[in-house]
Amino acid sequence: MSNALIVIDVQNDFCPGGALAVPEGDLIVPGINALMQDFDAVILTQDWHPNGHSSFATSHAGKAPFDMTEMPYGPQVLWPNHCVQGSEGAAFHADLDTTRADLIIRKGYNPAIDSYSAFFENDQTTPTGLEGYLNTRGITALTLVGLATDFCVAFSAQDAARLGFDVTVRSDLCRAIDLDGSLTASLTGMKDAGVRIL
Ligand code: VGL
Ligand code: ZN
Repeated sequence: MSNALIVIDVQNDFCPGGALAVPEGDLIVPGINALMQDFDAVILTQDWHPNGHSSFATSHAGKAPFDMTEMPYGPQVLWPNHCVQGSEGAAFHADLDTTRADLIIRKGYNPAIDSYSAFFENDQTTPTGLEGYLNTRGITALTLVGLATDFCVAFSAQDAARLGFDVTVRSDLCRAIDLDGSLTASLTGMKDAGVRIL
């Protein structure tokens, strides 16, 4: 059995000073770097949106960041413009050790569908390919860290558990956005899905 560390979206826009800054998002970087040596594989994810992405409030007349909208696939939070492909905001935090990464998986590139999870887009059916990669490498246990606890980490962890992986979230190496109780809801959702939270 082999295990992978999945580092979710440790990008400039999710760190203090970024477009969708997560409080203390930068503080987890040294701990994540130190953890990498304990795993057979290290995988980084990168939120990677085209200009004018449908998850941006600026793409919806009369909407402001953090408003809700209804997409064909269900309710969707509208975000400030963030992690635009090729921008400095989409780059990994400068101190994140990217040399150790076996795979960098990008998500959110489909203009019409957001993608919080590293496994499926927000329609919950379009795969990113990560499941196949892990399966073909014989990886069965996953530890997740990164940003943000209540969105991309939680969606990824729940999908992974549903797909049958043994999933641990190191909550000390995650930080949350916490919109309207989303942190508490995400912790409950992860526990119900069988995710181990440390
Ligand atoms: C994320 C909101 C929008 C995340 C990504 O990485 O948690 N949150 N895009
Ligand atoms: Zn995004």
